[in-house]
Amino acid sequence: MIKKCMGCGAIIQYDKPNEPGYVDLEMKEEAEICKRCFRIKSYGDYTFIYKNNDEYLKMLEQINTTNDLVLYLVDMFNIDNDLKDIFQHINNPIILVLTKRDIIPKSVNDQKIINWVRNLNLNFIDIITISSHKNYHIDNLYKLMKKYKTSNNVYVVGKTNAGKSTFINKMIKNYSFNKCDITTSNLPSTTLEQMEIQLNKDFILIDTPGLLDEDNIINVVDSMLLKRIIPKKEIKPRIYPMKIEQSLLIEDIARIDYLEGSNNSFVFYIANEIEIDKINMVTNNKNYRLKKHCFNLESNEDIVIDGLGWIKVVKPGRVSLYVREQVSVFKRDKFI
Ligand SMILES: Nc1nc2c(ncn2[C@@H]2O[C@H](COP(=O)(O)OP(=O)(O)OP(=O)(O)O)[C@@H](O)[C@H]2O)c(=O)[nH]1
Ligand SMILES: [Mg+2]
Repeated sequence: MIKKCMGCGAIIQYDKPNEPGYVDLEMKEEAEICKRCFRIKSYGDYTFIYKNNDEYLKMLEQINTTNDLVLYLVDMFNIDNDLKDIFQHINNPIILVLTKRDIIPKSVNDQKIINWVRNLNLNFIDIITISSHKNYHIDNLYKLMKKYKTSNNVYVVGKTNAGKSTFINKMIKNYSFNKCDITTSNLPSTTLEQMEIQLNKDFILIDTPGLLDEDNIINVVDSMLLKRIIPKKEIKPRIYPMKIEQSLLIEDIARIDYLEGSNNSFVFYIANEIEIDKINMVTNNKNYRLKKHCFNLESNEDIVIDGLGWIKVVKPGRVSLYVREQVSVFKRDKFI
């Protein structure tokens, strides 16, 4: 009989130590999780397994053959400019679940965040903010699931690291006698295969592997920096008054030059642990080896650096941003 790892969903196997689902043969009887999940859970020691994004698209094709409710989880600290793409793949009813509310300043009103998404005019049947870590709005989401369910099956989809498995673990804790504990980590592709979790008599939650966000900065930094880039606590916005020919250095990760415009303010929403220094643009050439992007900004626009966070520029102006080649950057109307 095929046995699946209860942590990541991979099929258990005993002969390929470097492939998903491996368990030492002597552990055959008692092991409920694979060696990789055991190491992540016990030591935070993570082995990267590359998941082809074609598999993610195939999975969406299969979900599209059902009319089951989908929860589309998006890390609100990492909203990319491709939110609408999910509708190209599935016609199911979709609730947009913005995760990790605890990272965004408490002073920001939830309705403001929801309105920002509503203004994009996408076809989500509902939108909610949650924090699985703080058990915030989990009950409200459960009520929405009851309201919109079309069968007992509810799919939980989204990019890697959106917080899908953490959310399901929280649901299990709140609504189930089931004791299973899915593996979670701050590195991509923790969940490897779909997993059906019988929550209670009303719901089967289906955890899924996420879409790898290839141009996210977390894919190109070392493990020490990675730990600091991913915010663990509420972000404290940092405000810098700016004049032209001033620059801001974000360690050796990025640089922003203020080229044209009146006296301005740049507000940083990035992890509190990451250092920012103001320098003279003309005399300091640090980080110029990074890839250059130019932006002409209207008032109150954000420059988003995928995975690092964003910078709100309050007044119109022209800036250059330097960041690692593989990382996507774009501008948007201010998020908060
Ligand atoms: N601050 C904060 N972090 C969270 C929250 N939910 C999840 N995380 C963190 O986000 C990271 C990714 O969580 P996972 O649940 O493994 O994400 P996933 O969507 O299942 O990722 P894949 O399995 O790779 O597709 C982990 O480090 C979690 O601790 C939350 O509510 N707040
Ligand atoms: Mg997962």
